[in-house]
Amino acid sequence: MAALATRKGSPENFDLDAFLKASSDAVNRALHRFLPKAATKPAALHEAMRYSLFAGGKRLRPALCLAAAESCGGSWESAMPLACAVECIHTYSLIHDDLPAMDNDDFRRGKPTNHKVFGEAVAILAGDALLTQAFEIAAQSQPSPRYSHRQIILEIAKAAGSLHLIAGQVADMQSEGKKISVPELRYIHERKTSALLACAVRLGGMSANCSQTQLKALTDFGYHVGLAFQVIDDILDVTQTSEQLGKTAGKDDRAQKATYPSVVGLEKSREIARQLTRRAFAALKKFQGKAVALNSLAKYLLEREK
Ligand code: GRG
Repeated sequence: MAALATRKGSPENFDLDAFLKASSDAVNRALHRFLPKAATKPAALHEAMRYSLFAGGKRLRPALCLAAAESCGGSWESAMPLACAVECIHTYSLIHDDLPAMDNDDFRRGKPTNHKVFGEAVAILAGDALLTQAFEIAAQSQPSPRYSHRQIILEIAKAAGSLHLIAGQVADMQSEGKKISVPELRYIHERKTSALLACAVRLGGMSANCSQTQLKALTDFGYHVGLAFQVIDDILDVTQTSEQLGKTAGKDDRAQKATYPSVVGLEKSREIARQLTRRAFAALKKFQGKAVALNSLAKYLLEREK
């Protein structure tokens, strides 16, 4: 895999579609290499893992990881195992989130959910196996001079663990049907969405041996992009139709989920999304034009209408 040179220039001239296509193709090839073949015993498990992993996800977290590596002068090749590890964790979380005991969803990425195809027990185990696979893949990355395997593994374990991703899921479940405060809602978003997005961005920087200043800027960027992404997701759920979204609209409301529009109203939610977006872009100023891929990705994520 050719290492891409750090891109400079204005986001206006940056071909984001080409970047997303190239990064997604490269991530898919790498995931195919890292994962056991579908026919490997136990085939039901490996088929189920691959079913969700290759169901057509947007590969946003890997793209953010590769773009962050570029912004620090690194290569896709060094960042790729970490980009793939994060995508495995993201996919596991979606499989488990869709289970009858959680959100009980029948469709994900336009396809029947994992448990609908393979049954609940295999879906649970496919999620477990993808979570474990992530650490196996991350352990195969090349550590950079400043960041050891220990730091990389710690980074992923923390983002996916009981203080972040899983904490967010638990708080989200427990908030259903309740009136919660803005700080409580922020707590959920920081954990269920922002932690893994920020982790993807930080890992990209670490693979490129980034400085402490760069890592701080990437953390700030990832945190705010993650929060803005979720507020926008909440807004779109109430403002767009199912056709526009390509998934069931109004689901949060029906499930009595705590969302920004339900807690602070639509107008205030839009203002919060704008503030978070401004903070995300401000964090990139430290890169002095070298974060063009990250900048362009953030624009795409934050201006999306579906
Ligand atoms: C089960 C431990 C555990 C956690 C579940 C992922 C999750 C936490 C819940 C799913 C619901 C949700 C709204 C999560 C927030 C993150 C989010 C917006 C996920 C969807 O990410 P996309 O749009 O999905 O990147 P694709 O399918 O394109 O990868």
